[in-house]
Amino acid sequence: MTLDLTTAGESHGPALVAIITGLPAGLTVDRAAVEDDLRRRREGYGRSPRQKLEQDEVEVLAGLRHGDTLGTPLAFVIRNRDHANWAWGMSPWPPEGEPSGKGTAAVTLPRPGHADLAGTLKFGHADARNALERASARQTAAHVAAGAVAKALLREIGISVAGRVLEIGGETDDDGWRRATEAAKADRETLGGVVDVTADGVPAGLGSYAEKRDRLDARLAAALMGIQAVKGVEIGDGFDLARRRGSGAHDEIEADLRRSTNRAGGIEGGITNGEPVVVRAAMKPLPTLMRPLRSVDLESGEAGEALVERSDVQAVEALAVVAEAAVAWELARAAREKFGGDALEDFVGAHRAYVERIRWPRES
Ligand code: EPS
Repeated sequence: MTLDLTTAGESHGPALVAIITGLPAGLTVDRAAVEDDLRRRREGYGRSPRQKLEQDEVEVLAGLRHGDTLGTPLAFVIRNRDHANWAWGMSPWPPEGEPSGKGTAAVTLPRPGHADLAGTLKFGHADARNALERASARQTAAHVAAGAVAKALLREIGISVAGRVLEIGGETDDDGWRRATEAAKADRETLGGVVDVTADGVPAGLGSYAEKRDRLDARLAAALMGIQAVKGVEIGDGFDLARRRGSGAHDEIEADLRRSTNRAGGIEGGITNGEPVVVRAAMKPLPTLMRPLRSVDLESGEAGEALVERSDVQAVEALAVVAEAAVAWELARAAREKFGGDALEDFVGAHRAYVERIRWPRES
């Protein structure tokens, strides 16, 4: 038993689409909680005006009845309200009538840092829009909605997951973030940052050391690295551990099997050890600059300046929400693999029996 997610959808196409398989029956999905996470993803200073336009309403098409999962594939769409402005440019079928609205001219000046150039070369597109529309972080809205469902499942077994911002543009406090964002906007620049995600209530034993693909730290790293603009991931104290001696790098085991430190970020040997799971992700500055970088026109071969398109100054607060969803999703997958069950009761019961088995100290 595992949990899977497939998504589709272009940034300015008609909609984002998602199908989730592997949920047990009987899980209550709170519509307000899903929409709240989508709203959190849209908010934050430095976001583009696009985020005020989108309502990110989740329209469930299958797998849910009266708010409870049926144990069948759960399908939903999130319509792009901005598509109305791109109806000709992003029409799935050959457009009718004269070109109008946005996206009518081909994009031939790839942005350094975005998927424009590599995607265009790889797929043989004449218009980089055919690559950049799917590569866009707009897609993360579908992942955040799926993450909200994963969090509902995890809550049933006492696991909570929370992401937060640690740094924006090198600043470590709220005031600095606001000032750095405003200054970057005035300079027509962009910023990156660092977020962390903590999962509490995770029992020891999720993931495995058997193969690389089973290791939960490897899976979390892939889940975070798979988010647009993420260039670095750390588990626990990460790179800093490399600079310490062993005695200052590991977490000593107390009489109750708990640890007084959590340098490992709750994972040893690719398996959760009962401490909170703590991961960090670093985001590069966004590649769409209002002061464009040097590029080459792929049609004429002439030097030029990269595409300038409405974009965010920074989206680090959004990353905290997207990373939270990614970690929740991966933990929910690992929990489905370990505890299984067709009905939510089976899943919760298997978790309860397992936690009882590993309880410490053991009853004599
Ligand atoms: C968006 C992320 C960014 C925004 C996009 C919505 O996309 P990208 O990853 O391609 O830079 O630019 O919005 C627009 C393209 C726009 O028209 O404002 C997101 O996270 O929703």
